[in-house]
Amino acid sequence: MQLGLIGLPMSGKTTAFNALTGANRPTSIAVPGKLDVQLAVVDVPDPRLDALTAMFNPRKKVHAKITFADIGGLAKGISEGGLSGQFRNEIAQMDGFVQVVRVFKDENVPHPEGAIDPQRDIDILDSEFLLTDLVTVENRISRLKEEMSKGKERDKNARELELFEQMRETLETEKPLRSLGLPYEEQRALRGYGFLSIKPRLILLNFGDERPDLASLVSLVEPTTVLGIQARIEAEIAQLDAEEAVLFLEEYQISEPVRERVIREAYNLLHVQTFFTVGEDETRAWPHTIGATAQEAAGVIHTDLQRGFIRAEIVPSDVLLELGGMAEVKQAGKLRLEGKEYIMHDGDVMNVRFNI
Ligand SMILES: Nc1nc2c(ncn2[C@@H]2O[C@H](COP(=O)(O)OP(=O)(O)OP(=O)(O)O)[C@@H](O)[C@H]2O)c(=O)[nH]1
Ligand SMILES: [Mg+2]
Repeated sequence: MQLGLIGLPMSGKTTAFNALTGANRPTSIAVPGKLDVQLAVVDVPDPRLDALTAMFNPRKKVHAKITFADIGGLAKGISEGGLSGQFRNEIAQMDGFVQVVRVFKDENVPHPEGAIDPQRDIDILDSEFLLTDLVTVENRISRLKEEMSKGKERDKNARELELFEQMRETLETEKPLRSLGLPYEEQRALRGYGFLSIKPRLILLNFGDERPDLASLVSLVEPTTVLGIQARIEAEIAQLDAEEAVLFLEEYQISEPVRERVIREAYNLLHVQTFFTVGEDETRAWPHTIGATAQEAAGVIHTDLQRGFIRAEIVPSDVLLELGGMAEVKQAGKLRLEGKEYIMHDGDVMNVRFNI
C-alpha cells in the first residue's frame, strides 16, 4: 500500500513525512512545479501480531508494510492542460493520498497564498486534481465518439461513454470522482486512466506547535476524514528512541503517534484488513481487501496457494490468543475448515491447504 503526501508548498509535508516514517529529511527544499519524490517503508503496528509472536516465538516476525511518499512540487496553477506526464505518472501510482494542510502560523515560514486559510488550500489542490482528471475524461469522450462514429463496438463504447459523461458532469460541478462512489470493480477497470480525484484521501491539518482543535475547522472539509497533528513536534519525537518518545508524547499530551492514526484511517479508507499466518518459522500480518474470499486471500501469500487452494484452516486471532495455542484451539473444536468462498474476517489466522 502506497500513500502519497501531497499539499501546497511549505504546508509541512516533509515534516509530516519525517513524523510518519522516522526519516530525517531536510525541510523546505521543494521547488514548486518541480517533482520531488522520496519514499519510505514502515511497519504497520499491530498488537495482535505482537501477541501472536510472543505465543509462537518464531524465528521471524513480519509486519504488514506501508509506503509513504513525500511528494514535493505540487503548487497552484501547475496543472493547466492537466498535470504534466511525469507528475501524473508518479502520483497516479499511489493508492491514496494524505493531504497536508497548513494551519500553523509562523512568520518565518512564508505561505504561498499569504494568509492562513485551510479551506482555500484544500480547494486549490482539489481543483488541480479535478482539472487534470477533466482533461483525461474529455480526451476519452472524444475518442469514444470518434470510434462510435466509425461503428466500432457500439454497445461497449456507448456504456463507457455514459459513464464518462457522468464523470465529466461530476468534475464540472467541482466534485471529485470518488464522490461518485463507483463500485470497486468499476474503479478497478478505470485504473489505467490514472485518475487522481478517484483515490481515497485523508486530510492532515498541521496545527504546528498548537494543540489540534478540529472542532473549529472540521465543518469546512466534511465529509472527508480529517486528522490534526503537530507536525514539527511529532517529527522531533519520531527521532527519539521508544522510551524517550513515550515520555515526550505524554508531555505534549499526544495520545497516539501520527503514524498509528494515519495508518488506521488509511486501512479504513482503502477497505483493507488483516489476516495472519503463524508458526515456528514466522508470524506474519497480511493486508487484503475487505470482502476478499479465502481463496483470494491465499493469493496474497502466493499465487500458487490461490491456484491450488483446497481449504483454509481458520481461527480468529483473539480465540487463538485466549486459548493459548493451536493444540488447544483444535482440542476445543475451534479450528474451522473453510472453503474457497469463505469471506475473510479481520484478524483471522489462516493456514491454507493447497495442492499444485
Ligand atoms: N512552526 C512550525 N513550523 C513548521 C511546522 N511544520 C513544518 N514547519 C516549517 O515549515 C517549513 C516547511 O516545512 P516542510 O515540512 O518542508 O513543508 P513542505 O510542505 O514539505 O514544503 P516543500 O516541500 O518545500 O513544499 C519548514 O521551515 C518547517 O520547519 C510546525 O509544525 N510548526
Ligand atoms: Mg517538502
